[in-house]
Amino acid sequence: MKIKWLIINLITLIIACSFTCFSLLAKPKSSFPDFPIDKKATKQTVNLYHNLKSLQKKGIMFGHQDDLAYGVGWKYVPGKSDVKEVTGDYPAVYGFELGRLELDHAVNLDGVPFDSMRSYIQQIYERGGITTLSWHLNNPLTGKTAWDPAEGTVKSILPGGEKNDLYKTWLDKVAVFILSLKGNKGEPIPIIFRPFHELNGNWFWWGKDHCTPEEFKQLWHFTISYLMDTKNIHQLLYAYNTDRFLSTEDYLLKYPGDEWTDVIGFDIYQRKGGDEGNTEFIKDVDNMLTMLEEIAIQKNKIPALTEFGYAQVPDRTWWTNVLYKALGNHQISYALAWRSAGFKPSGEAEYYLPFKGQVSEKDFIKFYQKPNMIFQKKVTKQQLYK
Ligand code: BMA
Repeated sequence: MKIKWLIINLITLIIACSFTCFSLLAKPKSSFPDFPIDKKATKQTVNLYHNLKSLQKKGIMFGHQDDLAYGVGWKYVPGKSDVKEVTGDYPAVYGFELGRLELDHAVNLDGVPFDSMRSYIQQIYERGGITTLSWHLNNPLTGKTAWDPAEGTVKSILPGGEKNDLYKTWLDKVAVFILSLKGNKGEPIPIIFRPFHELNGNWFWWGKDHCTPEEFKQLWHFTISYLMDTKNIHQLLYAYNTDRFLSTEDYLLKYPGDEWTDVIGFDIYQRKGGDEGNTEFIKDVDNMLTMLEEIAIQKNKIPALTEFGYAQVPDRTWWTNVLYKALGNHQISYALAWRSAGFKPSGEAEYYLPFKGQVSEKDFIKFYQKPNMIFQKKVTKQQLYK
């Protein structure tokens, strides 16, 4: 009797374990609809969303922050781009930055005039490229920069907080700018908006230890619904993006929910040089992309490497030997290199892409020629907005 009972229990246990293992291995696909989170998204935005999803299977779009505004040794030369100087082609994705728009400044925190930015975004759209906007907004509680992590800032701008009204006026200004982004026929230009980036780092006031997961989610929900519902903006895809992360749980700690983001990404920089640094970077990017893709499949989101870079790219073959290997066979939408600010008054240079004569120039051309790397010429043919 006892043995029979034991056998029954054992069989039940085996069945239960197999079921659990199977469901874990099966990684159920999300039931989240194939549609932007904004149910009123404009036709072009919906088309972009679908095209991003299908293009992801064919290759990775290459992006660059502030590409048309300046590069190493030049500023505001119409049509110029370091990427174009080196490869003969523009990037497919362009990042621009909204910081200081909230203060009514005419130029952003890196000196780019908002009027020029608008015209770059129009040019990019007309030739079939994509714009993504970040926002290093000032600290609304202290009036200092985004890098002032004063305690209680996030809480202060949530509904009921002392700075909520001020924050709404900042969002109003962002809304005016976004609504002014129109194509030749007056149609709203779709944009990937990625506010509150690197949220798991400690350097911004919305970062890791400066708000609870609940507060961060509330901030996200409030911001997105204010833009979408109060300001009637329907040309945005939203991107949630962390810095480096350790696990799926770590990545999702402050994730605002499937109904609140279209794109998911992370930012990563190579800080250590030499073979050891290269190997580490390849391994880290590969691991994180594997986790990101898994989350993207489970949640039906668009995965992207929202920022990357190796300061001054001192390694001649970094593009094909390190970055290309790190990207491997991953199916992500785009990878965006950070800005090539050039030489600062201090004499220090900040750049993440080669320019004419830079040591990694030739290797970047090889990287550009890889069949699965997508720059402007290829992306134009995709007609992402149709
Ligand atoms: C940082 C640096 C800064 C810049 C900021 C916002 O990573 O590039 O020089 O002001 O981004 O673009």
